[in-house]
Amino acid sequence: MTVYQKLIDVVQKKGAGYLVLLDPDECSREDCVSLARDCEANGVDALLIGGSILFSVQLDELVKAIKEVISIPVILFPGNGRQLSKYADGILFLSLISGRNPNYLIGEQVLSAPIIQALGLEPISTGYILIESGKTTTVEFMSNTRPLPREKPEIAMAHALAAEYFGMKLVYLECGSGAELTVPEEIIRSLRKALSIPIMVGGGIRTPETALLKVKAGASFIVTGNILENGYSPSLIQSFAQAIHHQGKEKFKSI
Ligand code: 1GP
Repeated sequence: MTVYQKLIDVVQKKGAGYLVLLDPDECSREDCVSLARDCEANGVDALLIGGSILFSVQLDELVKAIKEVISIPVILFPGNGRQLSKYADGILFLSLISGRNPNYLIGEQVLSAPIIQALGLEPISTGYILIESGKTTTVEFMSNTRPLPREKPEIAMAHALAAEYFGMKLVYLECGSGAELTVPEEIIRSLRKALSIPIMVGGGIRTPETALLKVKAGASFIVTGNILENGYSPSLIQSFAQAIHHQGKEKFKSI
């Protein structure tokens, strides 16, 4: 089964999926491996690995070490076309469609596509959309693009629909790691109405309650990063997973 199919299965069974982002620049290899273990044990459906810059050079070793201890999918979430590892199960093949910087629309992708093929990584074609989140985020600065206005859901919807018409498999609505504000529910609702592909939402989500609001608005996947980076309790991971999986549970109860 492909990684994408595994993600779709999660949505079908649980209503929505919980993904945790590990940024190798933000935690040591030991900490990342033990977080990965705790994630799997407490209901996380897949891991994303990547960062805006990636100063650490041992991505391969890190992904390999994580793969040795968990069986949920490990998916690369690259800040640029050089963040690749043959040990991952797949890669979000991103195009930053909210921006107008050709390098992040197609340039990095052209450079990395042949390498992704040679490494045998499954690419998951993803329309990556930045939404304004209160202040300049790293991804906004590094990509040299402007995020979409948060008060205009129709603009985000038109971008997402274009992604679906291009044949992309997923739309990722992103406020940026550590964002002050999260993706507004109005935007998620407007995309949910117009699209048939799944919507991933991340950036600034710090509580299970916020995650639940995004799922109720129509998010298929929630991503958290920062909140688990500097000390966490496994019960927090579990609370996120329970909130995000609530629809699956309700379905299960009614059978
Ligand atoms: C960033 O959406 C992810 O790409 C996660 O954001 O670190 O703010 O949870 P946070």
